[in-house]
Amino acid sequence: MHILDELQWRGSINQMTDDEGLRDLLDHKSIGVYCGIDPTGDSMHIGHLIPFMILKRFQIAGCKPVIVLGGVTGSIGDPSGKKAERKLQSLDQIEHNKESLKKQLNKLFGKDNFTIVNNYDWLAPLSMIDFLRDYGKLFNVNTMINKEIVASRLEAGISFTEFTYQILQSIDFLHLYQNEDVQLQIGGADQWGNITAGLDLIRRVEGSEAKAYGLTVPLLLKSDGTKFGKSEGGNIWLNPDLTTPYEFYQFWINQEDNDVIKLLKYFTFLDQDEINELQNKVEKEPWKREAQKKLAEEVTRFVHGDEALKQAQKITEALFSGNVQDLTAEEIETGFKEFPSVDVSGNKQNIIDFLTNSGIEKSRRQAREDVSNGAISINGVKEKDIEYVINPYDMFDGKFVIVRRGRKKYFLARVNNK
Ligand code: 545
Repeated sequence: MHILDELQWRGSINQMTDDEGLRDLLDHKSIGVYCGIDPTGDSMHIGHLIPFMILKRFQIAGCKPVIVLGGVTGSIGDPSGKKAERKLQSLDQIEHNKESLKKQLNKLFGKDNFTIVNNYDWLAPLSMIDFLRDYGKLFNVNTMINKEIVASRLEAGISFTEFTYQILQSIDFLHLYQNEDVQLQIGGADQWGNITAGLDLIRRVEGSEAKAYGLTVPLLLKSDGTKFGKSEGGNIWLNPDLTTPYEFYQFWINQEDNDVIKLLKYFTFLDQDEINELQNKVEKEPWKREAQKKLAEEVTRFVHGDEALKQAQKITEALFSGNVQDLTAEEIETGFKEFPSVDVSGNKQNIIDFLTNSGIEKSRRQAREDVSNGAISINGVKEKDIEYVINPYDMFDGKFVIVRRGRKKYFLARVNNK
């Protein structure tokens, strides 16, 4: 299937310039395809990932992805989609962010047929006089003001610095067109104004026949109309220190039937047949949640690798079955974040004392009832004996005791080492 048809089928095209021209170009050669990212933070979240997934698809189709890390643009601030002027970041912060983003991107794209460049290399040496004479002259203030990015900010006010942003991104596109064989820029829907500004510049400099194109990806919404990519705890980050691979996996596996097929198209490399089959399964046997499992598996492997995926699956499975015995202390720390935790002393204790002293059970009567009924498991083993003695140092490096009440309610008891 032609890559543009594939993107269409995946629902990944919001706007593009000259579909036919680009199609024809792609039929004849492998081009460079670019997307930029400003180091305004030190990790991407899954919202940022979307245009990079498209870039990855182009890489698989034989084109070369070029990513611009905005050493200069990041220090200015893109006004796109922002209601207010940005606070300038320190240059040290930008440097730190740049390095972490670089690591994340290298992991996604590998070494072959891929480059990351920094627009500091060509924008920083530009003198103000050159900037004004070579580029400023080619931009019409009326056109710039009418772009949605600027227009939406006119009332609240926009600084000259942010107003100039689109010129800088345009110079990047021209630079890559001239030096890296880049003929297509991709971005989220908010980037349309910047991308088309770049195309105008290329045509002004290289002539109206220049073969350069732009494509934006739609803003992703959930079936209930809310923005995709956040959980109750906030953004879903790619950095495993901010969102653990287990939490990441859980985010995907918990998607609704109404959204899961769309997400498989967006975030996985499964082909049309595989996704159609999963769609069938959502319709015929939704309780199996096979589409969600596959989605979680594919995306977690792509972002965090095989080992992290296995660990996330192991924790998920242990929590589901109740067989928590095989988890390591570290796995428990990650897997139990969402459950209530209580502090307990390291002393050996009778199970009823343990449950009431820790506050897991409200009363001794309730505790005795639950234990006798077989509703309580300690460290994965059902305990029906109300005389049972718990040794908190028994398992998990002496750090935790895991209590399960009924099928679903878990408590993490943290053992006090004092
Ligand atoms: C800079 C120089 C270029 C071309 C593009 C740029 C960046 C672009 C921009 N992009 C956004 C961004 O967010 C900060 C991420 C912090 C980790 O501002 N002007 O850098 C987002 N982008 C991905 C998508 C986006 C966009 O990285 O395009 O739409 C989010 O989905 O907002 O020469």
